[in-house]
Parts: sequence; structure tokens; C-alpha cells
Amino acid sequence: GTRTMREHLRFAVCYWHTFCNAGHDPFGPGTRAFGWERGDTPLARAEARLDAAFEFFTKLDVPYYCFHDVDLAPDADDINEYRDNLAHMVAAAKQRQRDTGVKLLWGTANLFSHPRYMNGAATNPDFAVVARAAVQVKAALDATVELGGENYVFWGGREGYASLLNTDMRRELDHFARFLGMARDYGRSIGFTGNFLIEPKPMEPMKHQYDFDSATVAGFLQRHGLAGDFKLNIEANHATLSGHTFEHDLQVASDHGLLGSIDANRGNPQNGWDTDQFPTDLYDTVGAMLVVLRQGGLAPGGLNFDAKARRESTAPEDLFEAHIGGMDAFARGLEVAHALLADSPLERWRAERYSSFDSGSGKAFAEGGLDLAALAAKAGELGEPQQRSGRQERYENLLNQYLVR
Ligand code: ASO
Repeated sequence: GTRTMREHLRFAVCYWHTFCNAGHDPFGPGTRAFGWERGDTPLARAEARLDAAFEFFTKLDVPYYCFHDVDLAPDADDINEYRDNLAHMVAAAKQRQRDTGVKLLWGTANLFSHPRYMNGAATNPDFAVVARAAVQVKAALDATVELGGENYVFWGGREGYASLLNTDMRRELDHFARFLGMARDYGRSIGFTGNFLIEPKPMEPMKHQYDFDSATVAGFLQRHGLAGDFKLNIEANHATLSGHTFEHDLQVASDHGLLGSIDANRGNPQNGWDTDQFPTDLYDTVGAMLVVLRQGGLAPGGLNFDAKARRESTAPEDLFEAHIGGMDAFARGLEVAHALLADSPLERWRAERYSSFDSGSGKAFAEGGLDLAALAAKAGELGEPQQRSGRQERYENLLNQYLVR
């Protein structure tokens, strides 16, 4: 029903692409005019951008948005100026949230753009940089709580290395865990009850990123005792960069009880870099929503469009169409995933594949009731196993039938 649709389609618009990226890439400057870039001071321009952003959210009728500290507010090297700018913009955003009913899905700190972070933020070999990163994370946590943010994200943009020759990886990862634990303790102390989310990505901008993929981060969180408070924010294009499919990394996160939220863009396996395209691939969205529905939803996480309109998309309406297309793709994906689970034989077929573990010695094995010698003895009783077809084509055909219904 419609209620279920709304519960699972917790869409968010991201501030950094939609309102801060005019189409620039490493090879050239932006191609579109924002139109709202007016005002004599950085703060005045940030306010004009905020007005445009909330007008966009409202026209699009999205429930949520996400931001970094320094895309909402002007950055400053002076710590007090940085804090004042952010506090000023948080107050303005709070008023817009009240006026419109638009909510904050998550906040975060940008610890990757400023040159001071070129060797990392929490994993930087220079303690002064680690301390400076704490200024931003503390302020961004304050901002997130003030705005009622439901999650807080860490994408470790420069947390990684370019060469192991100059890097003590173990030491940097210990510092990373220490820093994350401090952020958690601070967040809890100021009343943040949502999830902290680590966003994996295997490469770019660093040659090797520490938060490589779901499995890597799951191991890291468990090793450092962080898994109770931290979950994962899985991005489609990051999953494909690590050689996985989107649905694979979602499933791994979910199986660890760690799937917290999704950065909804398009994982294009043809690309060796992160293109942040809007999601339009229905196989991707069906696969994603199957994982989400099987785990019972994403809340308090959601579907954040961490995506930018193409550089050659320069008309103002392109930004609307891009988001609408993304929402349609996930809504269709949800409908198909729901139907596959509710009225197709998919779940029955899957359960039947494992039915030899439902009773007798198969069940005893699964529940830990056999030792290796007893297990080997069962082989004698059961005889040579029959070949059982995986019937992959049958499942793929079923999915296609539901896609075109
Ligand atoms: C921008 C990155 C994205 C991440 C976001 C949050 O492109 O992957 O989700 O910042 O820091």
C-alpha cells in the first residue's frame, strides 16, 4: 500500500551536488549557472543558496535533505569564524525546516576538500590535523542534533594512503577507531540517538581507502567495538568500484546487521571512477529494495541522491527531472521487489533449496549439534549427493516477468 511505499522511500536531496556543483569536473569548470548565487558576502550567498534549496525540496516534495558543514555554511581557517558561520546557517536552516516540514536525514563534516586534509583527517600522521578535524566533527554533530538529524555520516574521503612505504596502516586505523569512538561519545552526550554511518569506498581520492567495502568496514567496526552505534551508508557507485554489485554490498552490510542507509546513485560497472549518476537502472533498484524489504526497512536511514546532473545537463529543469527519475526508479524497484516477495514463488524456491537443513541431521548440523566426525559419518548414510540445479535462469526470468507486468 501507499503507507508501505512512503515508509520505504525516505528520499533525500544532497546539498553538495545539487546546490554546489555547477558541472565542474577535473577537466573543466562548471557549465550551468546556479541562478541563486547573489549577495556580497559568503554568508549572504549561503543564505541565498539555502532559500533556493528549500524551494527545490518543497517543489520536489522530498521529505529529507543531507549536508556537509561547509556546503551549508562558508568554510574558514579561523576556528571561531568557521563555528560562527555554521551556527548562523544552522539557525537559518532550522527556521526553513519549521516552515516547510522538510527534515534532515543526516549531517556530516567535509574532512577531504581542504588542503590540510591531504594526508587524511582522523588518520593523518600529524596530530595537529587530527585535532583540527575534531573541530569540524564536533561542530557538525552539534549542527545535526540542533536540526533533528536522524543519522550522522562519516565518508572517509582522505582516510587512506597513497603508499605503504610511508604509512603505518595499523597505527592510522587505531587512530581512526579512537577518533570515531570519541565522536560517538560526544554525540551521545549531546543527545544524538540516531545511527552513526560509515560510508565505504575503495579508492578515489586516495589510492587505497581504509573503508574499502562493507566486509572491510564490518571487520573494522567489530574489532574496535564500534558496531553497536555505527552502521553503514552504502553507495551504489562505491560498491561497483570495489568490484561488487550494489546489491552485493547491501546484502553483506545487511547480513552483518549493519545496513543503515543508502546513497542512491547508479553503480555503473563500465566506469573505473565515481560518476555519481542518478539511478535509473531498474535491476539495481529491484536488487536494492529486495535487500531492504528482507531486513524490514531502512529507517532511520533513507535513500539519499548522492548524484549530480551531467555536465551537459544545463537547463534548470534537468535537476528536477534527474531527481524525479531517481525517485521513479526506486519506487518501481520497490513495487517489483514487494511483488516478488509477496506473490511470486521466489521465497518458496529459495527456501526449498535449503530444505535439507530443515530437519534431521541437516538441522542438527546447522544448530551446532554435530562434530566433524559425526558429520562425515552422515555421508556414508546419505550416499553420493545428487546434482541439484541452481536454476539461476528461472529466477532471472521471474524477475523480468515482474518488471514488465
Ligand atoms: C561527498 C561524496 C559522497 C559522500 C558525501 C558525504 O561524494 O560519497 O556521501 O560526500 O561525505
